[in-house]
Formats: sequence, C-alpha cells, structure tokens
Amino acid sequence: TRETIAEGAVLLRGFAWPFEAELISALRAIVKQAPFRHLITPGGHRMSVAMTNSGSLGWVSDPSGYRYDPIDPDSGNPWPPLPDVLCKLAASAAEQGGFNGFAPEACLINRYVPGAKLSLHQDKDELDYAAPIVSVSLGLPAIFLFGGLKRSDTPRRYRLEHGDVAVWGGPSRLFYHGIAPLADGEHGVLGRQRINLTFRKVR
Ligand code: MD5
Ligand code: FE
Repeated sequence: TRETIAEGAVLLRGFAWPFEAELISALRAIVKQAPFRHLITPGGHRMSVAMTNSGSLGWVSDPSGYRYDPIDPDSGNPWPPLPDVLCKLAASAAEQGGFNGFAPEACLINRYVPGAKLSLHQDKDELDYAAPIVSVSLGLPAIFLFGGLKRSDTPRRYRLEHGDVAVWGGPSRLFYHGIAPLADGEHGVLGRQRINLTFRKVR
C-alpha cells in the first residue's frame, strides 16, 4: 500500500518483501567487509545505533564532525559497493514516490538493538536536497518520530515494520525525525534487532 504522510513523504508498506532474501544476503556480505560500529558524535557521545555503509560514499561521524567519506575509516578501504538488488529496490521505491532516476551514492545501514534510539535530527549533510532519501526497515518494529521543519514541531508517531519502505522528498526531506528506543522482541528472520537502510544522493 502507498500512504502519503506529508508533502513529498510516502510510506510503502511491505514494499521490500519481494526483495527479502536477496536483501538479507547482500547485507550479510556488506557487514562481513565493513562491520557495524558505534560512531562517536562531534559532542563526544557514543551512538546507541551501530552503523556501516555501502556505496561510493559512506556517512561517518567522529569528534571532528559529520561527513561523507569514500573510505571506511576502520579498515582504510573503500566501502563495499552497492549491490544491484539494493540499487534497484531504492530506485523503484523512489519512482513509487514520484522521483524518477534516483541513483544513490550512499547507503547508510543502521542497526538497533533493544533500547537503541536515534534522537530527533535533520539529514542535512548532503549537498543535493532535490533528491529524496529512501529508507528500508527490516527486523523488529520501531516507532518512527516524524516532526516538521522546526525542532519544536511535535512529532507524529508511525510504527515501521519489516519490509516497510519510505520515500522522503520535497519539503519532508528536511523534516526533523528520529526513532524511539527500540522495544525488545524477537524477529523471525533477523532476531533481536532492527536494521534500517537509507539510500542517499550526496552530491
Ligand atoms: C532509521 N534513519 O529508521 C532512520 C530512517 C538516519 C535516519 O534517520 O538519518 O539514518 S531515515 C528517515 C528520514 C530520512 C529523511 C527525512 C525524513 C526521515 N523525514 O522527513 O522524516 O534509522
Ligand atoms: Fe535521519
């Protein structure tokens, strides 16, 4: 199903289901080359969400700031290339959201274990806000907090489940958002975790 939740923001429930098996095996291969790690924010805090990347660029945070980097700082190697199945999934979801020709450079992969959260923030380290961000949820369900252009806008809450895909474009591209602390549970395929992939065009 396709649900428009704000101007430019579309929720595609279960959109990733047909890709599930290929998606998960691609993920395992990525994580073998570039394991999940807990980044340190410029403020010196260790993030509760563990991250890795795939694609020509990866999002990283360290005490000097946030940036997109072609090199994994943990290994010194380029990030694992974006597998075809991920690229196709992102492009077809973007098209469903009204964005044709979406070609992501970065796929940020977040891993939440019970209790992990992502505080309200905007995604603004990209140079190109005309392109949408496509996000894919896998594993345990999460409560997504969907605010507005101002940090003070009261967020709406959406439950995101295994296979749900969202396209964030237009005005919603810069809306504040976050993930509430993950509730404990056990997912049939992924166990005690939630994985989120976000596809981004950076420049
Ligand atoms: C997550 N990840 O579930 C979320 C999904 C991140 C992040 O927020 O930065 O890694 S992405 C949700 C998103 C992206 C861009 C705009 C909006 C939401 N929005 O307008 O609400 O791990
Ligand atoms: Fe974000």
